[in-house]
Parts: sequence; structure tokens; C-alpha cells
Amino acid sequence: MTQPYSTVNPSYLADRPRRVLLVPLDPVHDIGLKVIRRALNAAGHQTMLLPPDRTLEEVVRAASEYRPEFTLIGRTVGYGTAELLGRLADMMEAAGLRPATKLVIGGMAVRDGLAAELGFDACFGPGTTPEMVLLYIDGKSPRPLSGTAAGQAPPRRRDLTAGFGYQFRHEAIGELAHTVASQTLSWAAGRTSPGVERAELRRAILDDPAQAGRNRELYLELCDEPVRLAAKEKSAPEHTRYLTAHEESFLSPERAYAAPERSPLSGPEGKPTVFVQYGTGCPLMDAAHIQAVRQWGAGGVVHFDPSWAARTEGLPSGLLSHEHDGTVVTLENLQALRRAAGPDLLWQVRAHRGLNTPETVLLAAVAGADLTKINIAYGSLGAGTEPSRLTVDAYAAMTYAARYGLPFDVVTNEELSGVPAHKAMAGMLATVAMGVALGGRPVLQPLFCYSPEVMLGGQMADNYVDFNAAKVMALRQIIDAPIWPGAPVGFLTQTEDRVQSSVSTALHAALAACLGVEAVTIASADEAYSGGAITAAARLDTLTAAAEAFRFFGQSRIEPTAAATRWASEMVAGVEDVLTRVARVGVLPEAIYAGLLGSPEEGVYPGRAGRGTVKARSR
Ligand code: B12
Repeated sequence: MTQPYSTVNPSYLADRPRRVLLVPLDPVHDIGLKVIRRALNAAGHQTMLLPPDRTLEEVVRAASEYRPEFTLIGRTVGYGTAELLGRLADMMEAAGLRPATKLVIGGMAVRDGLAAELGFDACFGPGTTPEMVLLYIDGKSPRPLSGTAAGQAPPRRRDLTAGFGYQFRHEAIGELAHTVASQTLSWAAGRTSPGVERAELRRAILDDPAQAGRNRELYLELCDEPVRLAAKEKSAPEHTRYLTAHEESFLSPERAYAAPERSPLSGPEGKPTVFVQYGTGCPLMDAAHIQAVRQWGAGGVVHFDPSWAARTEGLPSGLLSHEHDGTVVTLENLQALRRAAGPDLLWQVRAHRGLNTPETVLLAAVAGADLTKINIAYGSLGAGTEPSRLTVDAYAAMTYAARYGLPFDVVTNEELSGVPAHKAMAGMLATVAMGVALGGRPVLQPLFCYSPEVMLGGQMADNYVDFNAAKVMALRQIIDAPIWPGAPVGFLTQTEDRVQSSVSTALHAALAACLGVEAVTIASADEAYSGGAITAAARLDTLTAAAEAFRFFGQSRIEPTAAATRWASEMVAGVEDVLTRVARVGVLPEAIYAGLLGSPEEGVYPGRAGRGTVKARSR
């Protein structure tokens, strides 16, 4: 997992220069020790490197003459290692060189435990980096030196929207998107829903706990039976259970977070930030997944709750574990997971579909989320929520997002059902224009996927690069806004073979990096065929693969063919055409019912959850 050749921060200097003898106790292999020596010298230490293939007597003689404070013994070939090292330790002792020199062993043939067994001071096996050895020599705790200077706090969480002005570069599309947005906003402003009202009540409860009693009653009146019943009986709703006190103790501030041991992975110039979705159903398990992916280089995590919040009116409370897909949004669950995400990981709480969108954004903000996710077109076309209901709820959700400073992404997952990319983009851009008009900071989330559109149209018959790159190129021609492909990338390219799945995900992430986007959400190796909860190991597979792909491409570029430019122009023209028709209809829900943003022939149907719940706002 670690790259043994990683370079150390060049500005790193040792507090006190030490004398270090390096001994390749091996017939030939000495590269490891050469790499370590370079790092020691650069930090200001004095070193002497013996040639390989020396006898033990020669090594002891060299140590007697050089008088090192540390003797580093390297061993790569596996045969006779323990006997050889054991004899050397005895001879160093007999020559009176211990304890003045610390005896350290390392290299590919060395395993943990060997040091204590043979009487050495420390042991560094395969995967050791030069910086780890440097820190040991300097008596410091392990902390990544590459990327951040020694002793510095972990890198701050990036603002993915920094530097973007949200001006439409394509004037005609800009005007159309603004028209649709302003018509839809004034339509939504005059309406409300149980989702909107619950969010308002929840805010009042949080603002003034002393007066919470009556508001709680009103809140429960707006909830579905399972939530109401659970509150009345003070029990966990069906298919959930409260965590035990023992389980809860693992989510305490001291135990939920472990600082990252290295910088988050990314392509050149610190971009893209790599996001991983979690949502095992159990917050404790989620916290463990978050810990694991942080150590493997994730820069952000996404709270995933596809089942509860989508279909049930109202949110329960408490630290709840859920036996179905996704981790239930409760304030307590979110607060615990923010602790697990810690100060270094960007944390997104998805609110983009379903019946609890505004309240989810509110709770996410209160729990300290960095980002959320709001989407009208996909949420009501591919995710089952009734279009008017989701539009009214999205209006309120965007207002909360703007008020609490939460950027939100707008995804185009309806492409997976068969909606052509340009139509999905039109829905996305109308939603984005609404968000901007409400003072928000949306992020564009095009899908990098092998969609039904391209399966049938053949755009990916040759490669996966051009059509995906075209989406980013088209969006950049249209608007100055951040782009975050997801979520996750590579849908419908991954098979049940974990190696294939990891490679495919990593290449999509590398494409995202080469295109210079702000962030990318990656899949797990068993994303497509997990047959149950996704495992932490499968998440680490793709993080490892993505790290390797970023390393492979570095600052070099993947070069799309001329087809990408052609498809980007076609997409831009297609977006203009769709938005022209949407603007004529007027408001988004009507356009969705009219099939302008995706039709049954294209595989999508307006959702029905929350049907008949929108009403006019009383003045
Ligand atoms: C390069 C190499 C060679 C080069 C060596 C050049 C040189 N001057 O070192 C050459 C081509 C000469 C060579 C020859 C041989 N090699 Co060779 N070689 C490798 C290879 C490809 C890379 C090793 C390497 O340098 N890695 C890079 C360094 C930076 O990594 P590292 O050693 O792990 O070091 C890092 C850490 O481990 C740690 N570290 C290392 N040492 C120490 C010491 C201390 C004190 C500390 C704290 C840390 C530390 O820090 C380092 C930096 O991060 C490996 C296979 C592989 N892909 O890994 C085979 C490998 C090591 N070689 C192997 C073999 C068998 C041989 C030969 C015997 C092959 C043969 N039949 O001819 C011959 C040796 C002949 C002989 N006289 O005995 C085997 C060893 C298998 C085993 N378990 O014993 C390997 C694993 C290949 C294999 N799978 O068969 N080899």
C-alpha cells in the first residue's frame, strides 16, 4: 500500500545530526538502504553505507571504527535471515558496541517481532518508507512528512466551490436556465409540504428546547406511523435498533477518530478530492469504514441513506442501527459520524431525494456537514419522489443550504435509467440556477458511466474516455461552476471481478484527475455485485487502485479524441434545445410530467412518493 520510494518533504531538517551506519547484510540488494541514506543525508545526518556482501566480522569492524549512534541492517533475500541477524547481534554485543549504537533491522525479509526475538532495538518490514525511518532516528512519532511539513496539523478541508463565479458562459442557456429557475422558484414559494413544515418545526425545537413539547407533537402529527409509534412507545422503529451502551462508547470523541497517517490522495495540484460513500446501516460500522478509508487516502466521505428518508415521512431520533440499506438520518447518528469524519475529511450528507429533504439539510448543517446533495430532476424521475413535492421540498432545502453555507451537488443519475446525457444536464442546470438564485453554491455532478444511451448509441464502442470527457467539456462551455464526477464513477463498467472493478474505477478516477475536476466519488470493488453490505476491504481496493492510477498519470494527460469535442458541442446544443422547451412549459414539475427531462420511453417515470401532499402556503 505504501510506496517505499516516496520522497520526504525537502524542507525537513533533523533537530540534531546523528551518526548512522547502513549495512546491506545481503548478497546484492542495497537499494532500500540507499534510498534511506538519501533521506537521512538530506535531513542533515552523517551516514556511512557499506557495500553489500560483507562478512559479519567486516561489519563489526566497520561499526567499531565508525562508532555510529544507529546501525541500520538491511536484509532482502529470505534465506537464513534469523540465524544471520542473531549472530550479528551477539557479535556486536561481544565487541562492546551495545548499547552505544542502536541496532535496527529492516528490508523485505524482515517481519514484525523479529527485533524483540533477536535482541534488536527496532524493526522495519516491507512497506517502510524513508520518512518512517527518519522519524524513528529523530525520536518523533510517525506522522506523514510528504505533503505536509513535520508537526503540522492535517490539511484543512477544501472548499470545492472556491474561485467559481457561477456565470453562465453560454448566454442563451444561461437565460433559459434563469427563466426556468425564476418561474419554478415563484411557483414553489407559494407552496408547502409536510417535509417543509417538519423542517420548520425541527428548527424551532432546536432553537428553543424549552418550548419543544408542543412543536414535537406537531412534528409527529406530520410523520408516518412507524416514526409516530416509535416516539410514543419510546422504542426503535421497525427494522432498526438502538446501539447498546458498549457500542456507543466506540463513537465517543476520543474513540471515533484516529488522525490520518498520510496526506489524502489526489491527482496533480491537490485535485480531485476523492470521496467514498458509506452507509452500512450501522453508525458504528460506518465509523469503522470512515476510519479505514481515511487511512487509505480518502479526502471525503458521503452519508448514504437510500431507503429510510426516501419513503417515510419523518425522521426518528437516537443512535440507530438499520438492518436495511443505508444509515438512517438522525441528529445523533449524524453527530457521531461527524466525529468519526474528524477535522480532516470533507463530509457530505445526501438529501437529494425522498420525503425528508429540507430536514436532512438542516440536520446535516447542525451536525457540521460540509456538503449536501439536492436534486429535483433525478429525485423525481429515477428515485420515486413525486415531482411537485420534491420541487417544493428542494426549494426549502436549498434555502437551508444557502443559509448554513453548505454547497450541494446536483447529480444526473437519471442517465442510468436511459435518459440521454444532454437531457439530464438540462435538469441539472435548471436546478443549479435555482440554487444560485437562492444564494447557494451548487456543484455539478455529471456521471462517468456506461449508460444505456451509449450502450445503444455506440459512443463507448471504442473507449470510455471520450463521452465522459465530453460531459465535462460541455459543462465547462456552459457555466463557470465546480465539477465533481460521481457518484460513484464507472457505473455499469464494473463486473463482479474485484480486480477488474478496481482497475475500471481507478481509470475513471484518473480521467477525472486529468480533466482537472474538483472531486470524484469512487466505487468499491464490490459495488456492482456485493450481494449485501459493501465491505471495508472492497473500499480499500479501489482507493489503492486510484492512488496507483494517480501515481501513474501524475501531471501527464489522457488525450480524448476528436469525438469528445464533437459530442461536447452536441450536448451543449441538446441542453439548449431541452431548456427552450422546458421554459415554454414554465415550471420544473410540469416539464417533468411532460417528459421533457426524460420520458417513459427513455426509462423514467415521475415518482409517486408524497403524491397529493403539496398545498398552498397560508399567508
Ligand atoms: C532490484 C532487485 C534486484 C537487483 C538488486 C540491485 C541492488 N543493488 O539492490 C538485482 C537485479 C541485482 C537482483 C538480484 C537478485 N535478486 Co533481486 N530483486 C530486486 C527487486 C526487483 C527490487 C528490490 C528493491 O530494490 N526494491 C526497492 C527498495 C527501495 O525497497 P525495499 O528493499 O523494500 O526497501 C524499503 C523498505 O523495505 C525499507 N528498508 C529496506 N531495508 C531496510 C533496512 C533498514 C534498517 C530499515 C529500517 C528499513 C529498510 O526501506 C526501504 C525504502 O522505503 C525485488 C523484487 C521486487 N519487486 O521487490 C527482487 C528480489 C528481492 N530479488 C530476489 C532474488 C531471489 C534475487 C536473486 C537471488 C535472483 C537470482 N536468482 O539471480 C539475485 C541475487 C543474486 C545473489 N547474488 O544472490 C527475490 C528475493 C526473494 C526472497 N524472498 O529471498 C526478489 C523478492 C524477487 C523475487 N520475487 O524473486 N535483485
